[in-house]
Amino acid sequence: MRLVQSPRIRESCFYERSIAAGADSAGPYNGMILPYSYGDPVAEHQRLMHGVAMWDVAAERQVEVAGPDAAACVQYLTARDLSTMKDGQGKYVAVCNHAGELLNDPVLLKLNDEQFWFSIADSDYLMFAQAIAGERGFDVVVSEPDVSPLAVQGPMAEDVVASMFGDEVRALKYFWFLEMEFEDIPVVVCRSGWSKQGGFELFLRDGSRGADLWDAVAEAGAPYDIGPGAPNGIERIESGLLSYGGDTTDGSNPFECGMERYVQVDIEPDFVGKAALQRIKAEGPARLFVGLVLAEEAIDWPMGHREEVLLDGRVVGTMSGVANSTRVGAVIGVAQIETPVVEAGPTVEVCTPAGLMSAEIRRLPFC
Ligand code: THG
Repeated sequence: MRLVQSPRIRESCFYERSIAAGADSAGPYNGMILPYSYGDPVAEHQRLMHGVAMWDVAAERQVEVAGPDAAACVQYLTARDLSTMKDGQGKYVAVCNHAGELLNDPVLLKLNDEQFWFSIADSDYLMFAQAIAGERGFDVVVSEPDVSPLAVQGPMAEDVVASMFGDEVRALKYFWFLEMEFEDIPVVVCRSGWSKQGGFELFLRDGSRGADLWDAVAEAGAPYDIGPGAPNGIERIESGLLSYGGDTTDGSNPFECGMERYVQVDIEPDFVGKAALQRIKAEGPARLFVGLVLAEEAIDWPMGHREEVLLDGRVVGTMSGVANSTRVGAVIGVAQIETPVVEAGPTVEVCTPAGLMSAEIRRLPFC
């Protein structure tokens, strides 16, 4: 059996280069192929912590909202107050359905009042945004632009990106961006990325230049020993970064996902899910996104499965990521657990492929 390439699963414009660089595992994400690893997850974690890594994250596809009503439409789609958002600024946002359930957790970039990009996690948000915009009569076009993010992450990322684009990128605050060119390659340079080690994402605006941009970053990064990587499963658990579709389950709302900071239910403008989110906030979330410390020396089963969390033999949640963390000095995980169990805490059990394990609930992030 082999996975057949077809138009149903799109290759990113960095795909050839990722393969050539040694990507040895990958998975589906937003109808594309997201490289997962280059064969040594622990070394990739070390590089991210101490050096610089480059990641193909073109599978974080863009949903562009453009036109005279773009700002109003984007606010109507988003559960976060966008009233102070400036041109050149990004924000991490929750977008929900009418029941207040999280549909995606994009990074939203405001290019100007009439052009926004939702940089989306793994769900079909384009169709939802199109339907809402059409039904509400907003004067916008909702479409997918030719934009592909390439992440440069780690403590040396700033030096690499500054050597390509100049020192002005050093002044960028978190999630702010500049529209720039490297030689003649058009790029939005944004201080962002799915790690807490610092870095940038280069949003390439011409898919025919994927190999050129990859090669330019590899060359600029060579003095810093840059290497390929992927969204890192160990670091993101240490940092408590949410994986939409990995950690969330059907019906998860932003208050259950550690996204309460990004939801303002009392803003003046209406938005999709507002009434439901007001109610959920008043009642309190049924589950919480928390950390677990497992009472084990190390685990050796593959990550990526969901394991049941138990209390007195009853299922009270799911653990959706686990890692041997040398930084924390423990086996750590992330889980969705019923709120009363979290409040009573701290000890639960996890039903793992290696048997039942005791675990303690911790607040996120670990680091
Ligand atoms: N890159 C791009 N788009 C994306 C992702 C990405 N869209 C989907 C998904 N990944 C979004 N997920 C996150 C989750 C957390 C953060 C960024 C993207 C993040 N969080 C910081 C934190 O938790 O400390 C800061 C958030 C804040 O306070 O505003 O950075 O990887 N292009």
